[in-house]
Amino acid sequence: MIDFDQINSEIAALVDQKLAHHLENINYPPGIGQAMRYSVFPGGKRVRPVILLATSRMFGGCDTNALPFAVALEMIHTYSMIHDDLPAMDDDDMRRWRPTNHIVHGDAMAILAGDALLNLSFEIMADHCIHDSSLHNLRAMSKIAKYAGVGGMIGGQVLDMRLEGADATADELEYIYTNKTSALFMAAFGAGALAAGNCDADGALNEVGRKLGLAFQIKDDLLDSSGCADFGKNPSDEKNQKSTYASLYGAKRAEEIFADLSTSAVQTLKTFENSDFLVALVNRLVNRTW
Ligand code: GRG
Repeated sequence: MIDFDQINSEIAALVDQKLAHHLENINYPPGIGQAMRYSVFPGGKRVRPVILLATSRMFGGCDTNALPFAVALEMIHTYSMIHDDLPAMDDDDMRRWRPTNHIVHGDAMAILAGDALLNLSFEIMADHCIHDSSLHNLRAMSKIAKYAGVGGMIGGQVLDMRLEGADATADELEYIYTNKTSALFMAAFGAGALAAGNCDADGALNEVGRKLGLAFQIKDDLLDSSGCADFGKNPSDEKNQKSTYASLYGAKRAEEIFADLSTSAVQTLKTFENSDFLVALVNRLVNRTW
């Protein structure tokens, strides 16, 4: 029997320490360090870096080798939130129970803070690869680059923006969710396995990440539209006239799709030895009420 909370906080603390190490000395030019740290600390659930490190551990990898990728992934996730909240995108003024980055630091500094986090994430991964020079680590970095890019999260965001105010088809909506949300989960599982030297699990872990991301996003929509969950931001799908699984299929069918995806992600994960922690994490995520 594992102690989920203990392991989760232990991994999140490792990630936080390393994030602080990379960010605490950015003090010049004035303002940029504050804007970067504002969105990274105290941060959110740290789900993606925790998945990455836990996946590496599942395959016998060492934390020291996986940590640079975990930290980089959290920086990429954070930059995407900062940019997503900007007036030119979702125009949100609350995130994680406090004002969004551009409300506090201004639009220009928020854009630069996002850019700086993205660049720093690649500097950290590249430096680690230079230091270690293993092909597995380069593959892990390449996976993160791919899933964060036009063929992943950015691509999903582009279609999401283009279809604002229009009715998305089922295929378009699946594309948006798979890329906007699932891509960073796929990167977390995939890069964790690669950093541990495992290339064989890629296909199965991709499916776990894809299904978890879709389920996670459908849950997000259902919470957003219910209006009764307090998850630290203002409901925005309706304001931005976005199609969601609930608007496309109706809440009942969306719940069913969500349940199928969650069950299937867990079943696949369970086929791996030592997957107890990750199985518990996926169960917590899909059953969250915030
Ligand atoms: C700007 C390139 C670019 C991409 C933006 C991340 C994103 C794409 C948009 C944010 C809005 C959104 C609904 C994203 C889907 C993923 C999602 C539900 C993010 C929230 O992730 P959590 O719950 O956040 O892990 P915390 O705050 O815990 O880190």
